[in-house]
Amino acid sequence: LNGEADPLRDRLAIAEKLARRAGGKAKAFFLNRDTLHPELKSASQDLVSEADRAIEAWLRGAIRKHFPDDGIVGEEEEASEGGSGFVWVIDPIDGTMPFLVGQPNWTVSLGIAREKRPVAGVIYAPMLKELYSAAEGGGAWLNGRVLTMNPDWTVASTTIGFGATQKATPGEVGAFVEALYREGGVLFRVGSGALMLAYVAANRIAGYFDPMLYCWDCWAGMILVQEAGGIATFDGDLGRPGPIWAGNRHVHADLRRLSGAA
Ligand code: 2AM
Ligand code: CA
Ligand code: CA
Ligand code: CA
Repeated sequence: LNGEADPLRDRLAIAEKLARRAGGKAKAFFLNRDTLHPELKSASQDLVSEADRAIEAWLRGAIRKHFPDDGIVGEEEEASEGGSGFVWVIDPIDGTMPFLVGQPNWTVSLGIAREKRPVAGVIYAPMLKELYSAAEGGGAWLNGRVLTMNPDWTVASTTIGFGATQKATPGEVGAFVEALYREGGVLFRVGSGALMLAYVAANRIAGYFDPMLYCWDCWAGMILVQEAGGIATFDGDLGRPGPIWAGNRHVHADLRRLSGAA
């Protein structure tokens, strides 16, 4: 009866190992990105390449080997169900556009959900040599250092991450930027939503808003922010994209108000 003493810790340890190995494989593609054949998905800046597909396929195989009863939801393949109550929510390369043009700010993002709620996550940025990890009740960590968010920051204390893709309307982008700058805020953006959430947890940006993300973009990062003492809320779920807001309690509330959600 004591076979699995702590099933979540077990999975977090494996997730860290798999994120590093997947990141190493992705880095090999990145260093040879001129040989890739990116294809268009929904819009001119929405791309997928052999690298995204190969890393997701490898991750799915490795997760299945360790935890055959876990479900897997990922960006590039159909969801697969499991009976364990745990679901891996994976993005093999978060930041395909930066990856393809040679920016270092792309990540492997592995979220772990229990009964459809995110409970652990690992975000690995191979070119930055940074591994972020967190599990409910266990704190948020960057390369073995604990992360604690500044509780006093406001939207004007340092820059605010804003991740709108081409799916956002020009009107909603304009309205948010105008509202933010009226309160002394300044924009920050990298092409990985997972990395922007990790930056919130690490006090590198004061908060983050994106009008439309998928669970695989943000579930790992949400746990990081929460375990670092902040708040992250997502108006989507496992099957449906939605907006996300993250920051300390003041910044989180202000970003919701500035985005018209309040
Ligand atoms: P991706 O690189 O895995 O696709 C940037 O704001 C964030 O949005 C990233 O997490 C990126 O993930 C995602 N993204 C990029 N293009 C997108 C699109 N067309 N629709 C939805 N999300 C997208
Ligand atoms: Ca994509
Ligand atoms: Ca993504
Ligand atoms: Ca992706």
